[in-house]
Amino acid sequence: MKKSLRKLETKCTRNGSFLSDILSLEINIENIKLRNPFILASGILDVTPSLFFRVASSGAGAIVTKTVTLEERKGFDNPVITDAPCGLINSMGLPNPGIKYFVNKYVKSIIDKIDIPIILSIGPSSVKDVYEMSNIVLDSGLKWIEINASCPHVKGHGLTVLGDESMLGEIIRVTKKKLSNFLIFVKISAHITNLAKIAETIFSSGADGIVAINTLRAIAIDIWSKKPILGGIFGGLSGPAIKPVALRCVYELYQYFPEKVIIGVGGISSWRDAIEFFLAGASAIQIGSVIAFKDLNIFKELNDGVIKYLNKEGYDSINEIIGLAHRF
Ligand code: RRO
Repeated sequence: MKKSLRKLETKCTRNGSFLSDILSLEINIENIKLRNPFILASGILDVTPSLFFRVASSGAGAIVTKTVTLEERKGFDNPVITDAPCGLINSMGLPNPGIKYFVNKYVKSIIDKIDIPIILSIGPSSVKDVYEMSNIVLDSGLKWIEINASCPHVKGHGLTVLGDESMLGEIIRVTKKKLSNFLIFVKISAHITNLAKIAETIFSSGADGIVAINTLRAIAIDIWSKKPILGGIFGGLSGPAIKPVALRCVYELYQYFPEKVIIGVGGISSWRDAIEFFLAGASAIQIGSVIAFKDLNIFKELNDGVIKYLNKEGYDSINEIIGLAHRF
């Protein structure tokens, strides 16, 4: 668990001693190898196969798909996105073609051609949903599922599931039983006061890891029409505005479960932010809203920045800094 592989280049210094520079941030999350710990978050440029290839060639370590539901959903009326100070508020409303179409039409056609793992995000609203979804995923070639238990503005999904601990536990148990060779991660929200208890339910039900956090429930109002701006009224706040909250959740999760895999997400916009998440206890991180501002170049920027930092600070691998902010 949490073991990273690293490639070293040994070079001779002027005084004849040897220095080793890390050249790669390759990691293993349980049994799955990632060329680096920077994962495209769900909901960003992850709807069609051509976008998957674009993201892969930009240097991402893995891709999380848009969340899919058992049945097709249209999503909310426009506008579905608006600016916020230091971020964005989206109210997409979980639009997707349904898991069967998505897996058969998109995932199966690329899964063997793309050189990074594809993580399927699913948004069940019941145990029955997840049972049927698991059947569809079984022979898809996928190996990693992210259960979305945290969308803040679609009734019956996301936060509704997180708020019902016994259903959440059963959803995880059924998924893990049906997809026993898959990694099962659960994406949670900061909209809970009992983080440790919910994390305990998630891990004791068989999940391999937690992704923290989804967007924060938010609203924007137009002062001239005097109405909420977004078609769905409420939306999810993302971007730098939520980074300290996401970082706090990762830090607390690591305090309670230092041996478990935690993936951080929320407002990460630079390699410095990434380092903060690793120090807080994240084994990997997901990248979302910043892509709207910096494009896909962010993956190279993160990779180069983190490698330079580790070399400058004298570390041999990213594993050596995970959770370091807890040593005092
Ligand atoms: O589709 C959405 O509106 C959405 C989802 Br499923 C989610 O998990 N988080 C979010 O901010 N938006």
